[in-house]
Amino acid sequence: MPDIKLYGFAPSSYTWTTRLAAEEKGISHELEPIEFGSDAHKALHPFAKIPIMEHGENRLYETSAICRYIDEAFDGPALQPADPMGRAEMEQWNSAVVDYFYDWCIRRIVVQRIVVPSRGGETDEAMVADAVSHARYTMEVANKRLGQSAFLAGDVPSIADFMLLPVAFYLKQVPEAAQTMADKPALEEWLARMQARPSFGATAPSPPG
Ligand SMILES: N[C@@H](CCC(=O)N[C@@H](CS)C(=O)NCC(=O)O)C(=O)O
Repeated sequence: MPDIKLYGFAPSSYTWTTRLAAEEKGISHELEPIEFGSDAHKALHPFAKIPIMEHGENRLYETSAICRYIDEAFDGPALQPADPMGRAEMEQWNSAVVDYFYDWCIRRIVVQRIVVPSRGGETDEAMVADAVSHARYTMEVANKRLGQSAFLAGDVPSIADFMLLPVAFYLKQVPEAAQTMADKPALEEWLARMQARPSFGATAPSPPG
């Protein structure tokens, strides 16, 4: 029996983050799809989002909370820095990914470029065009930080890196990558390091969406 159950879909950025955390921790997980907005979904998540995690009687939503639980409830390599500043910096990045990176990079560009057309819809070109400079700025901020240490909160990967990885990976798949991700060597090297980890190979959705 798998150690935890995750409700969600493999291509979802946030679901992917929790799957990366589980792999990095060395625990097994089962991924269960859910009918979006159904009563069953709302019974698990009052705001009808994914992912949701179950471990025995324990149920959680919100990606960073799930990742922290995975790290603290199971034995395995630490996914959070031990020192107060490192831990706080990890939380700072987790929050920044949710509040800034996801919105500008995923919701306004990647979803418009990949998800909307895959469902037969039309890309909102104005939304994409407006988001490009903001998305580029988020990547500049990450690149600057990654020029100082190998990972976002220090010399070893933490939950913050697993929050950012799907965002940066997906942003690289769209044509706007030329404007948002070019000339950012530290970010590029970090992305290569993250993609070389076994957790990436074990969880990378195909095709991206
Ligand atoms: N703050 C939530 C955000 C979750 C979220 O927005 N998930 C996306 C998938 S990556 C979702 O459920 N989107 C569907 C929708 O917004 O209707 C978290 O950290 O888990």
